[in-house]
Amino acid sequence: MGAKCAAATLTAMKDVGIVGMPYSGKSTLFTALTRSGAAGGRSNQAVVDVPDARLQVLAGQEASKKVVAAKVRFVDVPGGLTAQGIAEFRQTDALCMVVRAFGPDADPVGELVSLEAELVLADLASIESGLEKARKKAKGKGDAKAEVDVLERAHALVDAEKPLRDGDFDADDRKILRGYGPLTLKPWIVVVNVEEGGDLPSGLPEDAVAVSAALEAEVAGMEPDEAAELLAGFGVQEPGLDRVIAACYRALDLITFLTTGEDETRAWEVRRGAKAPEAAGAIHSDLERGFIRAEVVGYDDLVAAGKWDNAKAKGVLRVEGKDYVVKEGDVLNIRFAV
Ligand SMILES: Nc1nc2c(ncn2[C@@H]2O[C@H](COP(=O)(O)OP(=O)(O)OP(=O)(O)O)[C@@H](O)[C@H]2O)c(=O)[nH]1
Ligand SMILES: [Mg+2]
Repeated sequence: MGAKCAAATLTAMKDVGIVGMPYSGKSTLFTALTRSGAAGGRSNQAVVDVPDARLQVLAGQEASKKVVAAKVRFVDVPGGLTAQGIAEFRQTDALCMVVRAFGPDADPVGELVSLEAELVLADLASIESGLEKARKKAKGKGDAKAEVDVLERAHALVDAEKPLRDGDFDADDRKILRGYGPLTLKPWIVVVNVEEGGDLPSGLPEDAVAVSAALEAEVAGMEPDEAAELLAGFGVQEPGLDRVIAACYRALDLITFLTTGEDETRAWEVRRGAKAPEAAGAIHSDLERGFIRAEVVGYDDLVAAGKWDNAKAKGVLRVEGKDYVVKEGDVLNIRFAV
């Protein structure tokens, strides 16, 4: 009995839309991502592994036959913020904004400002039409009034050319707003597409990630040694792609918990703040329904113990119940009965 016995199901993978002006290098970045991962069902989707050095360590300790990383899906749409692009981006969970910092006429700061302005305009349009409908519906009805209230506050923001993320919306407000696919409420990361070996230009957010998409696309299909050599030639220490994927994962506010055993060592993503049964449900719905308890050990403690059975023998495994909030790096074994 335990996580190891359950057949793994596909978890609800998160989508990241690649947003940018024409020729900023979105498709080049996407190509790099595709080469590093598997195609994601449709030609403009790439499912990529979230890099996680802990997986190999645990797999080594438990002599796992298989290693499975957490995954994120990227979506590329041609030609900038077209109507089709906006419609697709509304469905995503986060936005990866690509700005061009290569070429003689590069203006990455200006490009980011314009992009955000376009996203705000798109939100203004959808919230305006939503507000009109909600006002009609609200005549004499209490519950629709809440919707009007939230939409009015949202409208005031985007009308003043501010992104919705600047607003003060609680969980209920956000639930209402999400019905309108608001682009400026989504978490985002900024990727600055620099000249090979270039640094992050000034004036951009501190947590922006500088990569050369062209260089990344070139090295993504290579053997690690070869790739490292080519990157080193440009003074690049680590593949930028890993930093892009990791930044998107962080922006999505996901945490990773791990399972490990002889069959496989695996990283799973779950919402920050999720309790043990919800985490169990990310593995398989049976594990959530039949959840009894979870055996938990932090990654560092497990590595210090050397092996799951040692951790158990040394008493560093904890037994946690339904109310336990899962932490980043927890290694779990779910006890369940169906
Ligand atoms: N020097 C250099 N050129 C790049 C880099 N990234 C992309 N390019 C070039 O810029 C051009 C546009 O790149 P794409 O990736 O097609 O741009 P895009 O954002 O997908 O463009 P649209 O789909 O038309 O919106 C291509 O000729 C690329 O080869 C880079 O990092 N350095
Ligand atoms: Mg393109």
